[in-house]
Amino acid sequence: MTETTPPIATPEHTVEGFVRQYLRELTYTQGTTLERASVDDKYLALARTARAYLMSRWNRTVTQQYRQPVRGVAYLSAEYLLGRQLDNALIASGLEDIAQEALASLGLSLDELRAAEVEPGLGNGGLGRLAACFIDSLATMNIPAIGYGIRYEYGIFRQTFVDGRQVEEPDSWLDHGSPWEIARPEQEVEIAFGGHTEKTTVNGVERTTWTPGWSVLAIPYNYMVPGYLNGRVNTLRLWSARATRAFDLKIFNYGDYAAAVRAQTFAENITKVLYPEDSTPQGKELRLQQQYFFVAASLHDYIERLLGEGFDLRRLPERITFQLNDTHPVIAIPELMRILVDLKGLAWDEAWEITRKCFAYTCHTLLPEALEVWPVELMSRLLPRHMEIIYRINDEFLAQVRERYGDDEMLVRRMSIIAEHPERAVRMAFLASVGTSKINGVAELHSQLLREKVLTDFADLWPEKFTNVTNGVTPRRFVRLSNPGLSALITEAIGDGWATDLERLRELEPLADDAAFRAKFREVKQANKHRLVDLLARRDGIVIDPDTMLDVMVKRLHEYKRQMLKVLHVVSTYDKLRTGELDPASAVHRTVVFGAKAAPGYKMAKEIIALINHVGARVNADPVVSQALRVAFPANYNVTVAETLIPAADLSEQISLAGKEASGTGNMKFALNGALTVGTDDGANVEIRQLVGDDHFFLFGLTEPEASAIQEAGYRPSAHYEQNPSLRHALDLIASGEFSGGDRSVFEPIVSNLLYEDRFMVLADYQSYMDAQERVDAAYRDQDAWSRSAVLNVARSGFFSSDRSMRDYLDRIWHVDPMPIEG
Ligand code: B1N
Repeated sequence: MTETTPPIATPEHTVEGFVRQYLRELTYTQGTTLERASVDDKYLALARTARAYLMSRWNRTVTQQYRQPVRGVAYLSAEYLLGRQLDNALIASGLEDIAQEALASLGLSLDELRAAEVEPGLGNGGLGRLAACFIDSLATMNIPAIGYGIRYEYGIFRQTFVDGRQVEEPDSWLDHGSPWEIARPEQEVEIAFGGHTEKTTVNGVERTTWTPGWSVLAIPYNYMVPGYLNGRVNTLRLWSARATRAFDLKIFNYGDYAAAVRAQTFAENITKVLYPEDSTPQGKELRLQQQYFFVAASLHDYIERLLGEGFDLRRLPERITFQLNDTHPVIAIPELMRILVDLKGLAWDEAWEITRKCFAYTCHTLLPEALEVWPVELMSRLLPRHMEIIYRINDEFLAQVRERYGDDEMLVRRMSIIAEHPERAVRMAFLASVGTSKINGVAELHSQLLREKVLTDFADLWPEKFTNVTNGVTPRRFVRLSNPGLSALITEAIGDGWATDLERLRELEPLADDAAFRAKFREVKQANKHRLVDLLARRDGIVIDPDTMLDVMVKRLHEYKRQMLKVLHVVSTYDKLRTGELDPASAVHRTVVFGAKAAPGYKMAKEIIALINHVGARVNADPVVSQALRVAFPANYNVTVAETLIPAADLSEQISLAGKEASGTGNMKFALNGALTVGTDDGANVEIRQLVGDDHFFLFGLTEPEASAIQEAGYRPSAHYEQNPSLRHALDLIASGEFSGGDRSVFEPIVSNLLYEDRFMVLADYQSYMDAQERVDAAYRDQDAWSRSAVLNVARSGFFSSDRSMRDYLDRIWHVDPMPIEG
């Protein structure tokens, strides 16, 4: 592609330049004046101003990529939990100070305007946030990369509490429009579903044609993904569903206007809403439609662009790796086969070779209920041709298994992509294992368990396919942007450069022994606590005391994450304070902060939310207890809240049952911001503890082998209740109605579940957790030693940068070279 557009100058990188561009946006785009503008107008003009600074870099990135066709990576993810865009755009283009000054000169406050941005919550939790961190790192590391996903009209629901119970409200984040997206309706792609297939023989070659039953249009919306101060702006391309014109015209011509509108609504339903299940997908037809919709649009988009270059698809693996973010985009494997075999006429074997080489799969779970399966009945109805392709992939794969292991029918049944019970269904993780060239877990322990417990037979057959890439988080958003105080302190101590080379935080290590540095570090933490105090007061009307230990547990609500264990600690402490076993005056004063959304259909999780709120209300209302212990549970925890909460935390709660949390990424954010962790030997906690050292991490609980052994021998949770008086008191107190206005029935299901089932071994780990919390209290009393540990946590957590994760993906899976942007 040759450039014909004359270069348009980027607005000048000065306060005057910024003011000029800002007034231009306010006047010509918002169509208003400073005097008349609403806060929304002012924010939108500011967002567009930041965007203007990035725009020519974006164009330059795209142009250079067309000019130098090089190997790249396409990240396929059903979720991107981006968080607010404005601050990130300003930081990436070095405009923070300029913007602040420019706005001040106009009598505007940057703080007020940034608060007007609604965050795009297009993800559930860790998996979606990880995708957002990864594309940030790829842009910052100059990697030719594109993210593909879904532009949900409604993101993750807004959580409110009514009588302490979760109530969900729709997240209509697009109500005021989004200044960060650019629609490209002319690049629409038609996506087909349903119908039937036919076999024909052309010149002696058998071909299959698919006659779909219906189709929808996929409209791309582009988002900027700015690299940090490097002139590169990558693209995130999210697809939105529209009705085809043929569809509604046909009905319209029959004069049935209402039916035409219904048809349109039906089509647009596909990208209407994000499924709010984290780790436990529900197997709904619309979800499979979403998955195929975005994957088919993305593959088509990428491949058509290559064909436009005159590219030979036989060389596809030399150009691209499609990284599959969990099983959600795995339908891409049969889709690429369909493109190569049915549409481009390649032989099956050749197409299969290409396909396997083009894909890599990241698994994010170990929970059996989280492994996606699609009923054959549904797959055949919605995607009949893909179902046939999956059958053939499976036949050839099982032939290979028989060849290697002989006729071991048990093994063949175990490894089959098609499960037979309880109904015939496609096991998407197996399809991913067969149809890719690399499979990775997301932390060392997780990758090990993946090989040993979940994909064992596949790891035996193809050991070289398996690898690990430990997750990471972007230091731009989760340190630079969210913790300006700490960032300034770090830069003062070791100079800049750490935000793109996070291992340099090691240089802080000697400063842990420097009393003056520790004092400054404590000042920063204290200032961050005050920022949190202000936020919670303003946002939730919650009052917290910044002079207490901030003990934070924020993550999706799931039984395996064990918010219940934290509740039991709170209840036991309440009990001890009330009975005088603990003296409120001399106890370490804590504020326990929870943040958690439950999947709307997950009953037990919602009961636990109600319990937290009811226990919190009781604790906070007790005049004695509340001197030493308070509970805060702000509703609707999201990325924006995390950005203020995490930098203020003293203690990070990472207390899942060992072997259940694949990695965790919140754990990394807390350590990087100088919180100490109380945690089990699970997920990336293992690596955090190894790096920061046992003396600066509060380890407790069963190990994974211990937990497995107890389960195998027959776990009896009530034995712990019978033998442990403190645990018994806590559970009895909950059962007594103490936290439910005397009504014993309210929390009975929680208590009996713990006593008689306790799948995640809360009771087994109770005492060990209580002991760890005593060690926490003792450590916190020595503030100097505590800050020393906190500084060492920061200094030793550089490994958890998502830049390092990207380097690992590049070395182990993608083999893509950086391409810096010139000019
Ligand atoms: O992915 C994160 C990990 O850090 C967490 O440990 C892990 O729990 C999380 C279905 C999921 N695994 N599976 C999901 C999300 C949505 C959905 O519909 C499954 N999320 C994780 C990043 O690796």
